[in-house]
Amino acid sequence: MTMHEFLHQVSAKNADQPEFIQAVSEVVESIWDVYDSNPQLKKAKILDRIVEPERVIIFRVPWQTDSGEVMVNRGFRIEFNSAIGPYKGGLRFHPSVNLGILKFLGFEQIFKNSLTTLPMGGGKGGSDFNPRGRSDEEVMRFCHSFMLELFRHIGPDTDVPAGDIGVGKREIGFLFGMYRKIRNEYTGVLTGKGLDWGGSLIRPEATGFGTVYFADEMLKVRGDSLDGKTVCVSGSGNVAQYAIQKINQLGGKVVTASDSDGFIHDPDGIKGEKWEYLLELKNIKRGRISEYADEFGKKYFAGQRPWNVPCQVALPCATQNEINGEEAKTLVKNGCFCVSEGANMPTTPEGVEVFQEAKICYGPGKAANAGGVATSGLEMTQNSMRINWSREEVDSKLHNIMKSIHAQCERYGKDGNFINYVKGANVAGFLKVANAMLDQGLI
Ligand code: NDP
Ligand code: 2IT
Repeated sequence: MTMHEFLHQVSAKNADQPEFIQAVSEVVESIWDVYDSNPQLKKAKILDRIVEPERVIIFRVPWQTDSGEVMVNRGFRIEFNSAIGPYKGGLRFHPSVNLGILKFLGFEQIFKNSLTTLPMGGGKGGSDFNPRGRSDEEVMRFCHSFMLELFRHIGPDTDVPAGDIGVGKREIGFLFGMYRKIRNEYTGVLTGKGLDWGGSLIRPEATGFGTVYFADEMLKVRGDSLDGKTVCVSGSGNVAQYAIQKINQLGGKVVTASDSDGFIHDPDGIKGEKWEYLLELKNIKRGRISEYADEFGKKYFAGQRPWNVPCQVALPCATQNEINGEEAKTLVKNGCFCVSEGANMPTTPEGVEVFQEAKICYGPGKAANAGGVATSGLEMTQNSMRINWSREEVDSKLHNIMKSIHAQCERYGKDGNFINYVKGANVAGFLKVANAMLDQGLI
């Protein structure tokens, strides 16, 4: 079978799942040469097996609003691949959530988790529940109802969910509380827990910090650094917040942040009390990014993304397909030479092509944002050992993991002076899982 025949088959079988087809195409295009030249992998039909989730769970989530109205949402957990460890990956609560989006995220997670060097399989889940505008009590009732079904499918050695879009410490708390009550056990079944009840230091910061550590590694290869660089960030949630903090610590200046309604431009940099305001605005007040512009007298661009603001470094930290081909061209034209993806698959295939052709440093999400799940892995270890590592210990392990991911990308993606991080990440992530599947026979 040729690569095109294989991809055609995947597309035909999953015709209603464009994001999943996009994610599979990118991986398969990168690894095809390696796969095609390995008779063992082909005979075992590893690719046919790896694109099929081991298990998909879809369930009803009924709950009540504060006024007593009955609501029904759909819950999902995709247990995609457990060849190298228990299923591991976040939960996303967002109205756009559907099977195809969670399958793309679960598929990406397989290779990302493999790159972390830790023993974690790939999974993802979530719901089309929209937390926006809901009271804490409504969110609690939803989370409790969600866990009343999910609990029977997960466990610290089976499947360990965490946060993603719309799921942070508050939601993990409600989910954990219900799991603990029903199971009558206190285990590391979820990561991203509060620091007082089993969470790991640095987990909140980990994805954003890791994305910036990865950018720093890519720049180092070119003898450059983040010091003095102008940086565009999208999003203003968990990943964006700590990416901004780490850029500030390394001497860069972040001039944009966004949410789904628009972006703000702060030419002086989102730092100091302005950064603290952003965290309070988004995490406690749960307000809109436009309020930052009002508060500090900055420009707000409703309904737009930040990619036409000139920068040297871009960190997309909001959602999938948020940089298209035209926006990628604009970034490159304006002098951007480093893109490190905090979000999952934020660049469209056309955008990726623009970055690759321009030979800029382009770190795809499964490498650049793996620090979040890696630190979740460190949280699992601490929970199992019933110990807590210090901030410095966890941060230094995270930093080393990001360096190791960079080294794996370099090993499999080096092409003369250029490092193709897409190829490097996909081949390195794939080979470990594929070899584990071979070793374990036809499962
Ligand atoms: P949050 O919910 O904390 O923040 C999400 C941010 O992105 C918000 O600013 C949100 O704006 C914006 N956003 C969400 N959906 C859209 C959309 N459809 N269009 C435009 N903007 C949107 O999520 P995280 O920061 O945790 O996640 C951000 C990205 O990082 C996601 O792609 C996630 O998969 C990825 N990621 C997260 C990890 C983690 O540890 N949390 C780990 C690895 C990757 P609004 O408030 O208006 O919705
Ligand atoms: O996309 C991701 O890697 C996450 N949302 C984090 C998953 C995790 O298990 O920490």
